[in-house]
Parts: sequence; C-alpha cells; structure tokens
Amino acid sequence: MTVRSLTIGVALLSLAVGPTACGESEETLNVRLSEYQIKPRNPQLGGPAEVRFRVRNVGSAPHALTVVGPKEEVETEPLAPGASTEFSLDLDEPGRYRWFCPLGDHRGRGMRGRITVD
Ligand SMILES: [Cu+2]
Repeated sequence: MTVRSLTIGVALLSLAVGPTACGESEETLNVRLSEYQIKPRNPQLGGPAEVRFRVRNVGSAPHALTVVGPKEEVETEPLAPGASTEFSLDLDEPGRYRWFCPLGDHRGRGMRGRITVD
C-alpha cells in the first residue's frame, strides 16, 4: 500500500494522461463534500475502472478526501469552501473501498462511505 498526497499541480498533470494503456474502462465520479457528508456516500461501479474523482467542497468549512484503493491510497490537500480538485485512482479489482474526510473528527461525524466495484 502506497500513499499519495496530492497537490493541485499533480491533479492537473493527471488530466493529461488520457486513456489507460490496457484499455480498462474509465469512470468519472463527481463528489460533493459538506458538513458532514460525502455525496454520493456509497457509489457503485458496474466493474473495475480507472476512476477520475472530481471533488468539490460545497460546505462552509475545509474538507479533504481520502480514498483507499486496492493498491494505493490517495489523500487530497484540504480544500477551502468552494474549492475543487481532481485525481484518478485505479479501482481495478472488484471490492468495497473506503473513503472519508481525514480532517478533524469529520469521519466520525459522517463523512465516510464505501465505493463498491462489482
Ligand atoms: Cu471534512
């Protein structure tokens, strides 16, 4: 398990990568962070995919997002209210993957869920 910490610059770079070499399918997941929830909380994907996460903080406090994938974990920088970021993560194995806000006690307050890959 490796951990990636993202900066806005890294997230922008990942936009230029394009389709994955192996032809794996790609999905885009639009995510909204607020007090104290992740929307959608428990999304479901029809199959393994390279997932592009488009994350926006629509709340009134800083939030971030950690996604624990099958091979690595991504954690965004804290996002100010109104800010957004993007990153990609391989969810290339069926399973259930945790995601949550790593800031303060937000996870315990409800900013957590699971991504299911069929
Ligand atoms: Cu939060």
